[in-house]
Amino acid sequence: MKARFITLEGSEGAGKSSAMKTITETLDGWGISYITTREPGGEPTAEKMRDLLLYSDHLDAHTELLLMFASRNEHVVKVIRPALAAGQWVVSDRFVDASFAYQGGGRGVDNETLSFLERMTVGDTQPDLTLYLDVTPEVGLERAANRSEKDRIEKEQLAFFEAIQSAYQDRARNHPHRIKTIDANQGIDQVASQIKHVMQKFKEEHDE
Ligand code: Z5A
Repeated sequence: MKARFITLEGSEGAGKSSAMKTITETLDGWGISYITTREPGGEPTAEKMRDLLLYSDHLDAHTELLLMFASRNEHVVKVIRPALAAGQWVVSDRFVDASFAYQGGGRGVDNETLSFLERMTVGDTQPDLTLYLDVTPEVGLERAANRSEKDRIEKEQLAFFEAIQSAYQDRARNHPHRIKTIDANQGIDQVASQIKHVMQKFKEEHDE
């Protein structure tokens, strides 16, 4: 099978860590060579930008936006494209949909600006499959409440996470072939079986 690009999305407390494990176990079962990576980050310089993004006391919304896309550019150019070109699948914990959800829905950046930056940094390196873990903010924030230390974005209020969920849902409606919504309000085992089902279907549709 040709190398594929899979991304994982979801808001706070959606359960991305367990989902990532299900995805990699599935790929292991298929005998596929892959790398896992994440955003913001996934590359040394992009990881430095991640620290600025998550642990600066305050960032203007435009600084946050530009740093997200600057780190994405390093990640795409130095990690994602080379891996795909070498025949490795890439599984990224978050990618450009997160910018449409957090910077678009959460911070109010317009779609035209986001699309311009997407074209500049992502170009044709679009994911083949995106698993969107859809959790209600109440459930997600309750799960995340036990974290010892919250980063700058995690400290936002309920309305911010409601706007993010709504932006993710819009994006899923607009990209139905690529973005598959997983009901992440369910228990860990049910979420895992939804993910396995979506991945199996993806494999059957893309087997060459
Ligand atoms: N960000 C952005 O604004 N714009 C962008 O373009 C990008 C990112 C790329 C860092 O992302 C921040 O960057 C993020 C968005 C922003 N800010 N926020 N919020 P990150 O992905 O590195 O960090 P994160 O969002 O905090 O994700 P996380 O901690 O890695 O994953 P999670 O899904 O929130 O949580 P989890 O650790 O997988 O699960 C939380 C707990 O729930 C844990 O105890 C689990 O055992 C439990 N859990 C998980 N699933 C279940 C189910 N199904 N039932 C019950 N309990 C569960």
